[in-house]
Amino acid sequence: MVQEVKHAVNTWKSPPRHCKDIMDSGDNVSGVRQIYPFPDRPYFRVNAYCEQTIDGGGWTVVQRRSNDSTRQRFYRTLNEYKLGFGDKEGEFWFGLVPIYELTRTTLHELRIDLEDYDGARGFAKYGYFRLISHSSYNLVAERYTGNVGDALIEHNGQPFSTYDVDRDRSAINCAEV
Ligand SMILES: [Ca+2]
Repeated sequence: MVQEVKHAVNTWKSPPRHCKDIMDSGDNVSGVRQIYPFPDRPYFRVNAYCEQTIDGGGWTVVQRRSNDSTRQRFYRTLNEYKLGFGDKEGEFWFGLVPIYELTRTTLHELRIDLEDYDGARGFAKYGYFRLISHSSYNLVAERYTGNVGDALIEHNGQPFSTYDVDRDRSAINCAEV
């Protein structure tokens, strides 16, 4: 036990910032893990779902919507979207604050996997993903590849909108609609 702890301490020189660090440390099983995504607060941890099988693994899941019996409500305020909500084993949104912190210091890809009610699957992958601005959380999703089309292209560079804080360039409150 002591040997194992020593080994873990020696091989984990710094706490894992994201699920790629978790995978690189030897844990390649998908599930909820503790990560430390805040560069300025290195010991502040959050629970994240690590997806370690799809497309080589190392994915920190930022949102899951599924057909679970327990559904989450996604019609929420900006504060809720900042902090994150839901169940990491089921439906959830990770949170704008941790996503911003994760993507502001290291390079990240974004992968979106979709499945329709008939079981047809597709994906969109962005070679460059980050949120800019810790107040408006503008999306950067560029270098698209995939087979479902680049549906984020019109949102690239745009601030994050919720029904209570409408910041997009559309004249209507899209998040409310
Ligand atoms: Ca609007």
